[in-house]
Amino acid sequence: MEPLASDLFAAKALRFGEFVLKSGLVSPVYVDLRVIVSDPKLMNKVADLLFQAAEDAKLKYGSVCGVPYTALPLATIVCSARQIPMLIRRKEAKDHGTKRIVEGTINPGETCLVIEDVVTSGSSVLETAEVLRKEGLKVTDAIVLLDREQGGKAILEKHGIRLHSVCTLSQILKILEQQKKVSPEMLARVEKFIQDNIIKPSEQNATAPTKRICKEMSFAARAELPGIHPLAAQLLRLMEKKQSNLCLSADVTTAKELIHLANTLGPSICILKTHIDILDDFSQEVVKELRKLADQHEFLIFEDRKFADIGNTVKHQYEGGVFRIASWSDIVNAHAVPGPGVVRGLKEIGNPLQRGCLLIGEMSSDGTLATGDYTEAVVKMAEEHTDFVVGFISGSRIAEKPEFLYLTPGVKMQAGGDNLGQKYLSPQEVISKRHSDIIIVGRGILSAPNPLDEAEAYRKLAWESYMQRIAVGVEM
Ligand code: 5BU
Repeated sequence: MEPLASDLFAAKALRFGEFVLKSGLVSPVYVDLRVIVSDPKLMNKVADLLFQAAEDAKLKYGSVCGVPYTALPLATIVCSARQIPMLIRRKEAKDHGTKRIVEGTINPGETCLVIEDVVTSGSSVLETAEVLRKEGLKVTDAIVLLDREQGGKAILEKHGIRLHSVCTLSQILKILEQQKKVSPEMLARVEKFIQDNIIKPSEQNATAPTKRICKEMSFAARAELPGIHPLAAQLLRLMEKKQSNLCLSADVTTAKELIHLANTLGPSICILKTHIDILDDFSQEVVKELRKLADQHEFLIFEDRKFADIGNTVKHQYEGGVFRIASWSDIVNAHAVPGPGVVRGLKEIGNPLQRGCLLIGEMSSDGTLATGDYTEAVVKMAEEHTDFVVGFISGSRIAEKPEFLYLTPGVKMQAGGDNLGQKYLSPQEVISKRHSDIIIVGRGILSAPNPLDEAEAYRKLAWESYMQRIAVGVEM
């Protein structure tokens, strides 16, 4: 098992530090076996070990099915090398009603062996098993490479599935500690984390995802993360200081209104978002004044320019023209649709000025195309440019990294939308349930009889939702 532990560590399939999982749970270890697909030797080794585990357990089966997605190529290797028929379970069948949910030849009554890369609560294995069982197959055993020992084995047993693991997280950890790749302190932290997060079969509800309450990092703690972008740290600190996770979308058309808003609402907000090109009377004087107010009331300026061109063009759009955005806006945003060149172009201008960029991962508008695989690709692009990208415009927390910020537009106390496709969610929904960090509010505040009172009401609601998230934790 020693070589496997070193191989997984070298491939960065196991990482140690502080990771906020999508659920909000703060974990000292991050297991991501997806990375091994780029290491063919390791893939073959892992597939062999999985097959060997089935042999050792003397299992008899007619076909093999990998839990999508990481275990899919592993099942392919096992089946190809050992001449075993394979079945593929589709994950996205719901979106394509007419497609089959299991591909391959199904022989009802036959036993299908489920293969998985890592098991925590066992819910993914169970989901796949239930799908196979509905097709008339028997599922009695599952083979997993790494058991995180957080209750998955017991839960699966309750559902009639024996879990056979090649190794457990604590075995791997002990080896890594002996190899001096992990400190004794980290070993103790991870062991405690495993103990504290064991899911009991009674807490597990059939195939539904496990729901538990988990700890969440505060804005102040995130500001101190070692790899954080200085602008993100500055923003998180001022949010904590002002107790505000409210961004005002100052969608007004005159300089006077803009300056008035910045001056009166400045103390209540952490960011003032502009669409500078909708001003009828733009001048450099306006942004000079805006900058002064931003420094005085301690908020950041975010020009919602949504750059979406090739790197060379966005460079000019960001730096020059009438608006000279880079000279006064702390944050800008960009669509990822042109590819990474858009970020590289903006970065050339923004980095020397210590600016930051948000990538648009999701939009609030009805029928948006920024969903699913596109959103995932945006997250990947952000992760490759953390020296400039500080977070996302998204409807929820779309990535794992606590260093990123998540800003959500389309927020109003009254649900609904406008007649041009805008869709609204409440501040509580966005912050407490979707684990976003900052609400972006425009008309919800601007159309109120007293925008200052309304901004305060939004600030308090969003902040209380965040405080509740911290105090109670988040459901995973
Ligand atoms: P509203 O008045 O709260 O609906 O204004 C929302 C603002 O956020 C407005 O300036 C939009 O341009 C901006 N926005 C959005 O509404 N949805 C999105 O997905 C993105 C930006 Br990206």
